[in-house]
Amino acid sequence: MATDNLSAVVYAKNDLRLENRPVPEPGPNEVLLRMAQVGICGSDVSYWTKGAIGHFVVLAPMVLGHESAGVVAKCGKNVTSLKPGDRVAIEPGVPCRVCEFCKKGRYNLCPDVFFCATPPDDGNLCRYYTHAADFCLKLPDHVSLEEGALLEPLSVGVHACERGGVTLGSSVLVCGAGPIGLVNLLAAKAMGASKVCITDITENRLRVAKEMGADYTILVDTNDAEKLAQQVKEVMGGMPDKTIECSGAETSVRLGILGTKSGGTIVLVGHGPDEVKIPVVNAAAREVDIRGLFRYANNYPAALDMVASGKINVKKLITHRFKLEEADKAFETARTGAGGAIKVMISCE
Ligand code: 572
Ligand code: ZN
Repeated sequence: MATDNLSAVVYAKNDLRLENRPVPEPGPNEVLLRMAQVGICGSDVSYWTKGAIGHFVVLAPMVLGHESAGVVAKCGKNVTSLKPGDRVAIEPGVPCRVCEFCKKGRYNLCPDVFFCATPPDDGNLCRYYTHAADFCLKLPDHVSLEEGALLEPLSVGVHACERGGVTLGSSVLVCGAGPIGLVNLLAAKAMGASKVCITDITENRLRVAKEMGADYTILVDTNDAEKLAQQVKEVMGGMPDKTIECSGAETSVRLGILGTKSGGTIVLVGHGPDEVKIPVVNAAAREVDIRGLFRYANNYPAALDMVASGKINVKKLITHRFKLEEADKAFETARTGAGGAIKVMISCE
């Protein structure tokens, strides 16, 4: 067994280091994983560049990474579901299992969740990492470890579309064509949406969205949400039934309310300012439901099936690949979006 465990550790704002840590031992219900692929998420970049997201502050060194897949190296003594050599996607949030939310199956709302790379919990952008065996999903042979890592953001899209009630024939507006907007586009199409329109403030992202199956795109060049809602209606040939808001921008949240058909739903996926001005009476009087979203729960299996069956191609999200030793270059690429970066993937093998 190797003794080196090179790990990408954020110490504080703008202080990312590669350091060697001990190889951990799996607990009785855990597996030791040889990490394979880890995608960089916007939150990893924020912990690096800002040292915090909201109230979650990097107060002690923390290993980054939560979009990941690896290979089982060793099983804890109670583990029967996996064996050494199994390739798995890692669901990064392990809840307490006993609180009222866990018992209802809404374990994403558990207040005592361990979540990779959310302070103070270490992530898995490293060579070796231990994780609860029942939050590791075995991958079929034909699903790659890169695809396994991408089940994490894809699960956000699947959960958002479920929260929005996206179903056969839905017309859907997705606001924001970053990685999370794009996984929502993929999930919405796979879940039966007949038309998806996607918005963004950059042409390049809209071009990618179009290549990934968007039926319509709108370049946002104004803060006038009413004007944008009118534009959406014209482009889509009617107001969308559902809006999945992935930018967090005030204009976009306002667009999502004003632009959604009466009786429809807007799901708030993106996080922007803590408080925004919204046309609440418009939403109330037209029965436009405003729904929140927090990560995902029970969505990994469906996300995997969609990828394994070929209904969703997540590989198109990956624009850049780096080795763990090149973590600084990988993070810089993710931060700047240089070269049209969408999903930057790091190989830890
Ligand atoms: O892939 C899951 C994920 N969730 C994010 C961000 C990035 N990736 N969320 C937004 C930030 N919140 S949080 O509650 N927090 C920092 C823990 O503000 C979590 C969900
Ligand atoms: Zn993430």
